[in-house]
Formats: sequence, structure tokens, C-alpha cells
Amino acid sequence: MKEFIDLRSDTVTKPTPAMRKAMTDAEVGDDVFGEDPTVNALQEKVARMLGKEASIFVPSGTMANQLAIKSHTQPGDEVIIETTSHPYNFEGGASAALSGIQFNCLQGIRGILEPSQIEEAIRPDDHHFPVTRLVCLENTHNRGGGSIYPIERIAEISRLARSKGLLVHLDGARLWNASVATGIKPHEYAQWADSVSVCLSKGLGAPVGSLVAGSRTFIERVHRFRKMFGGGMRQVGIIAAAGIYALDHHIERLKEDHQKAKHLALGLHEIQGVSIDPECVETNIVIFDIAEMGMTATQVRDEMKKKGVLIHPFGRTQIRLVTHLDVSKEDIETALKAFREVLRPS
Ligand code: TLP
Repeated sequence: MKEFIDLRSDTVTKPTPAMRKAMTDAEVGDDVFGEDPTVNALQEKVARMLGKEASIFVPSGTMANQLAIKSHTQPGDEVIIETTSHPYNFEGGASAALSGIQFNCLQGIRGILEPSQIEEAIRPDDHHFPVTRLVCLENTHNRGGGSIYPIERIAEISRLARSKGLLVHLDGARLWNASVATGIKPHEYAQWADSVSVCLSKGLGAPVGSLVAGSRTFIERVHRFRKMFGGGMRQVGIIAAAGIYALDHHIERLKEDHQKAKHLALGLHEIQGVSIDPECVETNIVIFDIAEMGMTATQVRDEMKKKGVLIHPFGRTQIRLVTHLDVSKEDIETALKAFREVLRPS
């Protein structure tokens, strides 16, 4: 039996025995020389899946986003992004430090922006203003509770951006979840973006790894900055193999994670004082509020831990739960039972 049911993130999964076998068997070479056949195969595969000319393997989703921002912008440029987005909130201020850009943050609904908001935010061509260069979108949206960017909305934003000479970057750390939930292929989403970052180490269950995809010239630029950021890795086919395995075997099963998240949301909804709309749970992330209960998220975290369930406070009274391949349906029942015991209005 496992020590903890870990609902803090879908990043906590451990490689399955079959994935480990693929890693052991991987052919490797020095990827800084471009000689790792497994990395090359992964990069070609992801470029194909996203309908882009090329893609490049990097250690993390953070590096993937930051390389895209760096490669698209000049210091002093402005990047339009949603207020609760990952690059703005959870990447250590990297875009300011590494790219010298400033963000223009717009408030979305569950992370989703309206094209009209973006249109209004684009700076006029006047030397007083920063140059608006890039629009960043996130699908699914983490802080938005795993919300799915409707493809029509992405298309509208992209058409607007292109008509104004702006570039679009899509943070697709969980694009696979959006794709499985909607039946819309990753390349259909990706066609609307100049660059896309994707992660293998979230719902797909690989231990490490993300990629950035785009045109060949863009990826050449990213390659240069990857070296500069210290992201060039050597015999890294050993982890790229886990990524290939994950793409071949762990995409369709994301459906199960979405069902588990919905089940969690419905169970939480029945607890008096929990604020959650189960309708809003579209993928594998559940965010709920306990402001009415007179408890804080950290108190709940500590009580839940005593009952063997790990959860992630997301603000003073908000809690995030994420389902993944290392939590079973039974684990969800156990977690709900623990929540029913801990979440009692004071
Ligand atoms: N998100 C992590 C934490 O940083 C919050 C998580 O547990 O969800 N884009 C999105 C949308 C993400 O959710 C994350 C990771 C990243 C990028 C960064 O990926 P890593 O952690 O590989 O740098």
C-alpha cells in the first residue's frame, strides 16, 4: 500500500516498469552534438504531432516557455498574458530576468481571454510605449482549474494577433488533456500559434522533459538560447525514451484522470461549505474554495496529510487537486472520505 495519496500535482508520477524498460533500452548519443537518436526521434515525433517544422527537447516546461519568450522578443517588449498564467506567476520572474520583457496582464475568466481585451491592450505605434510583440495563451489553463481554451477563441485571438503583426505562444504543458477532452488534435490547436510548449512530465507520466515546437528558423534560435540557458543535455535519450513511451501509451488514458477529477468535484460539492462548480471541471484539475468554513487551505493540507492525502493550497482558502496515473478510483474514494472528515464548518 502506498504511504500517501498524492493529489498535489500530476508532476508527482513515477515511471511505470514498462517506461523504465524503454529507458533502459534507449539508444543514446551526445545530444549537444545532435547525435542522440532517441532525442531526434522524440523531436520529430512531437513536431509531427503539433504540425510544426521542428521541435526541441528541454528539461522543463518553465525552460520551454522562457525559451519561446526569449526567442520571440527583444528587451523592452511587452507580452500580453492572462493574470493567473504560469509564466507570469510560477516561473520565478524569469521573463523579466532573462528576456527583459514586461508583461501586460489581462484578467480572464478561468484563464480564458476575450479577443476584444487583447485588441484594447495592443500598444499604439508611438515611441512612448513599449512594443507589443507577443500574446501568450495557456491550454489547459492551470490556475483556471484545468480549463480548456475553446479552439474558436484561440483562432480568433490568433487571427487578431496576426493581423496586428504579433506572435502567439501557446503554453501547452497540458495540451494533451485538452485534446483528449475535446477530441481536437494537438496540431489543430497548434496551427494557431507560432510556438507551442508541451510537457511529458505532467499527465503523461514521464519523469522529465518538455519540448518547444515551431518553424525551423524559430527552433534554430531556441537552440542557441537553450545552450545559453544551460539546457543542452548529453546522453539524454535515456529520458527522451520515457517521453516517446508516454506519447505512445499515456495519452488516451488521460480520459480516466478527467473522470476521476469529475468524481472528486462531485463528491466535494456535496460537502457543506465547499465552494465548487463541478461543471467547471473539464480535465484533471480541481480547484475549490473553503472560505465559508472558517479554515485555511494550509490547515486543511495539514489535516489531510495526517489522513494520508497530500493536497496543494492555492491561496489562503483555495485548494488544488490534480488527478494522474498514480491515483486510482479507490484512492479518490479514500480522499473524499478524508475530506468529509476534515472539512467541517467551525
Ligand atoms: N506547473 C506546476 C507548478 O509550477 C504549479 C504544477 O504543479 O502544475 N506551464 C504550466 C501550465 C504548468 O502548469 C507548469 C507546471 C509549467 C508550465 C512548468 O513546467 P515545469 O514544472 O516542468 O517547469
